[in-house]
Amino acid sequence: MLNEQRLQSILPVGAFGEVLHFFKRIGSTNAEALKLARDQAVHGTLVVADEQTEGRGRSGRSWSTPPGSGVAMSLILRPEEFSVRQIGELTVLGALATAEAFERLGVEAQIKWPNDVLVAHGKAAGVLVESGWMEDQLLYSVMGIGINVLHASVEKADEFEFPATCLEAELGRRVDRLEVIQKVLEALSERSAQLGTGDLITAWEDKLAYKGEIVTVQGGPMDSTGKLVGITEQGQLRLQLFTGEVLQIGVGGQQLRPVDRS
Ligand code: BT5
Repeated sequence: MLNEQRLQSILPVGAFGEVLHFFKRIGSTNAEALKLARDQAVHGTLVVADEQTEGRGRSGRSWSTPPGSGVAMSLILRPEEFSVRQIGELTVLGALATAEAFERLGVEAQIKWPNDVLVAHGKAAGVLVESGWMEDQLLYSVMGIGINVLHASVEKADEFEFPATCLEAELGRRVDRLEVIQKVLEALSERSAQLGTGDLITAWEDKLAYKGEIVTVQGGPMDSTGKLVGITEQGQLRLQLFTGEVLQIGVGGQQLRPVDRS
C-alpha cells in the first residue's frame, strides 16, 4: 500500500522529498507540481499519487496510472540548485536513474531515447520533464516519472502504441512501490551530482536500446530512418542516414521505433 505515512518514513532522500504532497487520486502529478512550483514550492518538493486520471505523456499523449499498481511521481527542480547544461539533460537524468533503480531491484533495463525505460523490450517507465520560463530564463522544471510496478498497471496495454511491461512481470514477484520510489530517489540523488559533466551521458549511452540497429524517429520536422550510432554530449540522438550523413536530433516529442529486430 502506498500512503503518506509510509512515504514519509523513507523521506527525504538526499535533497528530494523534504516536502511531500501525496494524493490518493489526482489528474496529473506533473500538473500539480507545476502549480506548486509557480507558488514558490522549494527545490526537491515531491508529488506522489496512487492513481492518475489525466496522466500526461509528451506532446499531448496520455499516461495510464490505474489505482494501487504503479508509481506516479513528480519532483520540482530549481535551476539555482542544479548545473544543467541543457534542459534535455533532465530527461537523461530521470531515465538513467529509473533504469539504475530497476537494476538494483534485479532486472536489466535499457533506455529508449529519449525518455522510455525498457525491460525485456517492453516499456516499463516513462519520463516527462516540463518547465516554467520567464522569457528565456528557466524558473523551474518538473521531472515526472511514471512506472509500471504491478500487473494491474498495464491492464490497458492493448491501447498503448508500444509494447508495455511491469516490474512484477519481469521480476516474477510482487514489488513494493515504496521500495521502487526509494530506489529511484537514491539513484537520482547520486546521479544529479553529475549534471553538466559528461559522466551522465556516458552512463546513458551504455544503456541505450537499439544501438547499431536501424530505427525510425517520428514526430520531428520530418521522419528519419537510419542507424542509431549513439548520443551527443547534449543528449541528442546521432542517427546515420543511408546517405552516410549523421543527423543530430534534439530531445523533443519524437517517438523512436526499431525497424527490424530480426
Ligand atoms: C511518456 O510519454 O512516456 C512520459 C510519461 C510520464 C508519466 C509521468 S507519471 C508522473 C507524471 N505526471 C504526469 O502526468 N506524467 C508524468 P510518451 O513517451 O509520450 O509516451 C506516451 C505513450 O505511452 C502513450 O501514448 C501510450 O501509448 C503509452 N502509455 C501510456 N501509459 C502507459 C503505461 N502505463 N505503460 C506503458 N506505456 C504507456
